[in-house]
Amino acid sequence: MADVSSKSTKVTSSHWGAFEVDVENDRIVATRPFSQDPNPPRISAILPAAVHHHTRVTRPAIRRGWLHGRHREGRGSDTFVELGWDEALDIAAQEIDRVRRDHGNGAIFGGSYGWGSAGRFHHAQSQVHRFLNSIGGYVASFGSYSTGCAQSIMPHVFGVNFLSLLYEHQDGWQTIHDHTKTLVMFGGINPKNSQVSMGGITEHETANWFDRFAAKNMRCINIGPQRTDAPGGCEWLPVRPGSDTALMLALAHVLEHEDLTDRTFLARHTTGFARFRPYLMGETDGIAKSPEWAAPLCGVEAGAIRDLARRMASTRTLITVAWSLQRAEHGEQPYWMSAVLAAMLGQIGCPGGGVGYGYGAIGGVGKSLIGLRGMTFPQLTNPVEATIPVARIADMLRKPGEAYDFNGRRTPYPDIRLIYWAGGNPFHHHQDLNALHEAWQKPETIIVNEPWWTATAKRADIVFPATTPFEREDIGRTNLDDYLFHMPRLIPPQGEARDDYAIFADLAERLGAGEQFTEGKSAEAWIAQLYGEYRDLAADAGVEVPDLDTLKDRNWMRLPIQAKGPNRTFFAPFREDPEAFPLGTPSGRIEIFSETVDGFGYDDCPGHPVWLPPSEWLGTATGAAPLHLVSPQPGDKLHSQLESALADVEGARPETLVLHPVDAAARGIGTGDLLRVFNSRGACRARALVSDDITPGVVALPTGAWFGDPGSNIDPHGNPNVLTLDVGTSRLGQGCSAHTALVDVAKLVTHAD
Ligand SMILES: Nc1nc2c(c(=O)[nH]1)N[C@H]1C(S)=C(S)[C@@H](COP(=O)(O)OP(=O)(O)OC[C@H]3O[C@@H](n4cnc5c(=O)[nH]c(N)nc54)[C@H](O)[C@@H]3O)O[C@H]1N2
Ligand SMILES: Nc1nc2c(c(=O)[nH]1)N[C@H]1C(S)=C(S)[C@@H](COP(=O)(O)OP(=O)(O)OC[C@H]3O[C@@H](n4cnc5c(=O)[nH]c(N)nc54)[C@H](O)[C@@H]3O)O[C@H]1N2
Ligand SMILES: [Mo]
Repeated sequence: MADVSSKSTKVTSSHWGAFEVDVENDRIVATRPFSQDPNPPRISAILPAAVHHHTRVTRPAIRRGWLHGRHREGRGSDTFVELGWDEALDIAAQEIDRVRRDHGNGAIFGGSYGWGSAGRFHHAQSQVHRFLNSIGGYVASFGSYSTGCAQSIMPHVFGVNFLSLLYEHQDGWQTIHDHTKTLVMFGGINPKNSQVSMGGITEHETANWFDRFAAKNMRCINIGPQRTDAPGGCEWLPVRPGSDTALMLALAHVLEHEDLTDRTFLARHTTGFARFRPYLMGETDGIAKSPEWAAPLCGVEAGAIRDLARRMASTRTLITVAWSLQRAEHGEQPYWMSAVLAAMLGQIGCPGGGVGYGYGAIGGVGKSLIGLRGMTFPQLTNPVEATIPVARIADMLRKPGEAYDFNGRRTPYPDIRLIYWAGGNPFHHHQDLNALHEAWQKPETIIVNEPWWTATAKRADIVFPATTPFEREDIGRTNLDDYLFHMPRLIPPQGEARDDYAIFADLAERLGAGEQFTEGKSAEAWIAQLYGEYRDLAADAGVEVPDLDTLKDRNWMRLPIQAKGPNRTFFAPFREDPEAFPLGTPSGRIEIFSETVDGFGYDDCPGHPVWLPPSEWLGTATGAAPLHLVSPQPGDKLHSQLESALADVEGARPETLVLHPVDAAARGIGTGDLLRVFNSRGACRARALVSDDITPGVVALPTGAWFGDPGSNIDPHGNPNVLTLDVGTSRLGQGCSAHTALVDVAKLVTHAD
């Protein structure tokens, strides 16, 4: 018999990198590492099972209670009724129309935070934003869960947009390799996290750089609660989570006490040291921020702090700070203080010296590329002015009309009646999920586009099945990577899934905005147009990019955009001539004291960095909640994505919690034991991994296990966000405080636990 099966192999891109995909009879059957990637991530291996998983949303679905009577009760517990596309779209469009007529577009929340799709046209957030703008606007969100707090505080300190600092001005790996002698990594630099980068990352190079650093005998010191936050071969200085500011202050105290401060740099390039110094030396509050003061707070011996400070002052030192440090209550402080410490060392603007943020957070940080823009789907303009800091969503839902502070501004929370989410999973990403579940009951309607029945889809009223990137054509291109991909449609849409673009085009049509949304173009026509525009811009920058048909044939290409020579960061000219190249701060200098921040009058973020202990950390540990929970990114997936299939792997769920042998012994816990992790906010299961790679008193449970259904007093899969604290980092940053939480752990003994 003739073989009628169809087989093909193509390369595609994702947020965690490129990979080869084998397709057979319209099914993804296998993935393989991409040939150009020196350290391919293991994430893609689970993809075939996830894409075809039984948890895919296959048809439009409306929650029974909402369909029959618009009842809000039942989100998360109700069953769904499947409908045909036309009927479901009619119902959704009528409801959106009702809300905008009765309450205005300011009652629609479309922030829709999340990491859906690396492809640039079908990027779900851009799609939902454009759609909502085409029908009159929506309440947007500002910042990110990743770096929201830093995005608020750092412009006050360095006078530059934080994201542009990260991606355009920090030293690249080559410069660090060539110049840095001491790499001081607060929160480590973890190749596990740099597997991922928004929009894609092709050559995963972090681990190789560390091999080269080791070959040069660079001292790489990981300061944080977990040894595993940095590659093997790095030194580890264990610290208690949330205490980094105290440690940095003590390092600064040593510099000042031993006359190692670079006074020339402070005088020419900074402002406000005179206002900060009395606090540092204890003249204002009677407490010198000495190593002896910091030692019991951070759990590092005073002698080790002194040695480190001297080493930092006597060698070319780069301080790096993980984003995790600002994803915690008072996260502004370690960020600002790291800049002050670097300023006191006087190496800011020297190659391989100063301070940098997020080198291990995502793979794009540290790549030296010429600034060639990516490709974006235009979102139109939003007539609604109200926005919220992204992590304040539950507060917004709980407190409509109530005023809140944010970076010097005081505004009321909008009164939200309808939420539209596409491309994110708030019941993965938000803190204190049991409280979010309560707040989520308030809006009249929740609409979600999702490929999978996530905890968020299950808590929606209307769910539209969305395609995954593998079911549609797109372009993979980001300014953080030097590869360009044609992402072919590999398989047909699963079930009745449609592209977000098609869903929004149909809704816009029903709402009289079809033309505004689509401009009469098909998805294919948009991709051709956006690619053409990108190609023209590239040509202007002297980079030749093939036409779309050629790219389709080639599937991928490496772009010749690697920067030659050392980075000229904007700190370098500023260092040479601060008058000619001032920073964007009010003083034109690095602000050790900020009149602006001081003027806000916030006691949780005063005019210079200070030690403000978080409300939950080992310093406030109680018998009921004696352990500090950190909840890092998962190594085997991107957030909650691909969880559907990972959860099927024998023994994979509940998720693994790392704890120290001392804490394990005190509770009679051994590796492999099933655990109950709990505090006053909630409880989840976990599987124990006993290891001395973690600081005593600290436990680590990665994010991303799917949040369970309501009604259970314990989350079965191990989602740390049932335990985390939902407070803003401060009134200034209002970022999320995910790494701030005290918990206890016990062995699960009975089935009822
Ligand atoms: N405790 C704790 N919590 C945290 C963090 C932490 O460190 N600790 N980190 C935070 C951070 S930094 C982040 S960035 C967030 C991440 O949080 P999210 O970005 O919300 O997490 P994802 O799981 O990536 O959610 C993306 C969703 O989009 C869906 N999706 C994928 N492609 C498409 C598409 O084409 N169309 C549509 N409509 N949907 C699609 C996926 O199925 C998935 O449900 O989590 C935050 N939460
Ligand atoms: N594989 C994979 N990689 C990812 C992601 C993913 O989902 N999967 N998500 C990506 C995203 S969206 C982001 S924003 C980045 C986030 O990148 P990061 O913010 O760097 O990552 P985290 O994993 O939250 O935290 C890193 C480590 O910080 C340590 N830490 C926690 N609190 C403290 C503290 O108070 N002090 C110190 N010194 N250390 C502390 C923890 O031990 C933790 O393992 O990761 C990205 N990379
Ligand atoms: Mo993030």
